[in-house]
Amino acid sequence: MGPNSTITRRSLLTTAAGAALLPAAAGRANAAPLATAAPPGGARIAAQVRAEFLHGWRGYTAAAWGYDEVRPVSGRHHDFFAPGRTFGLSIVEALDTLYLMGLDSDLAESCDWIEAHLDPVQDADIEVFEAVIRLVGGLVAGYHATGRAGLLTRAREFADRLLPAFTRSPTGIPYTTVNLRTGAVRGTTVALAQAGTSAMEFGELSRLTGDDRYLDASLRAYRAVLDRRSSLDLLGTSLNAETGRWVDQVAVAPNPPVDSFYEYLWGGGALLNNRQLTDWFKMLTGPVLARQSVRVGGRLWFRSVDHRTGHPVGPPRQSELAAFYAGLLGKGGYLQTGADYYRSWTAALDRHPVLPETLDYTDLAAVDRGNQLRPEYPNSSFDLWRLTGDAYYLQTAYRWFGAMVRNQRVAGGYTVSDDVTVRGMQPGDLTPAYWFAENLKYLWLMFSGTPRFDYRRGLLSTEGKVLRGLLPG
Ligand code: DMJ
Repeated sequence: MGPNSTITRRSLLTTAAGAALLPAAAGRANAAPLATAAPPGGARIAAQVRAEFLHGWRGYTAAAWGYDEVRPVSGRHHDFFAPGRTFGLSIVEALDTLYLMGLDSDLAESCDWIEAHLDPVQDADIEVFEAVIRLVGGLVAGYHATGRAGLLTRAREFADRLLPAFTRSPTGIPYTTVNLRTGAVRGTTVALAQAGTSAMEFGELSRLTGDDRYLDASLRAYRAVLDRRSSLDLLGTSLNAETGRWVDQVAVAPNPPVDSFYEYLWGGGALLNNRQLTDWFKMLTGPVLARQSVRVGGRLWFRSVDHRTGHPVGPPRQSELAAFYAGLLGKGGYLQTGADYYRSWTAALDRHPVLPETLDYTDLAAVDRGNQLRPEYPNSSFDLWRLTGDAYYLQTAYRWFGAMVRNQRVAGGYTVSDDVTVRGMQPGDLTPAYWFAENLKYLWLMFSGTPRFDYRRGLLSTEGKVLRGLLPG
């Protein structure tokens, strides 16, 4: 298919339903969405998006069903969490996307597989952060989509087996890995994203089960980190879970590995109506904007600084994962700044066929030349479109989609690329499981106007799971 040939630029340009209302949204924390319906002409694009999702999904189901991830070029599979162990990760990640796209028989088969085969007691050391956002979040979202009690039971079983990482820590900052069978914990150097990306999944699980242990463990970890902020209200990158000491002194927000820590202060605050998390988000975001933002050639980027002094450190680098921050800033009440940051990333997209994994933000050159099929740019397109109704975000998201289709589509689905700066982009051989959770879900929600999503109240996790706002239909 040729996305650029079928889109009519005019149809999008004339859909700026909320553009005139932009100033009303600016500056409002937890601003209500303005875009709540599909744009004119959206149905045709939504059909393309759904077809491309299905192309990737069929690639996975044909070559790697029941395994974590597909290698779409070789037709092999990849174990994401531990060698020789499978969690059917792509199945779990896809659940609410299948629901939103109306792929109901695929959804039913996926739930059947989970109930029959997904084993939460495997003898495997599991990365806690990944298991929370992908497995617990995926199962909770799948439960919301289907009402199948078996999914909630599995989510709880996983969460129970992840809890020792939190409860055995003297500081409350979770160890990075836990053995699902034995409960043995490992990994004392903990990045902020690993310490604080659980409030949404654990909070929702506590609400659904009436068991406060999950949310309590999550909030204890946040408190432990917040207690260690500098006098400038900045945070370093990693802490020692046992001593609580900073392992480094560098504030790298919004880059990984701290990115979703900030995302969950806002997201946890919004989902759980937790004032403390929202206040922390505001308290920490002000200093990030004041001390880390830089303008280069009129574009907004974020530099790393020493969290104790605010002095810049390190080279001018920005990870593609940081592109999510544009949307987060918008949702958090910094709409103009978020819009500016989004335009910076759009300028990077002008320079490359698809975004490289790491940029030198002074000249937009690729530093890490790979592309991991990441969803952060369209995640921000979706967030900012919902907030503003501005057709610019539809256009740029669709351009991003077209670039992915042109450059990363293979017969067996979609693949990461090894070098975006060379002709042909050196295809890799992996469809990351998050591709089924995030990339095309954002596009689908923007263009389909599906009645299965509550555009006013819906809330998505860092992994694109709809934890609030799935509607029957
Ligand atoms: C996803 O697993 C999540 O969005 C996570 O928070 C960081 N980004 C990856 C995909 O790039």
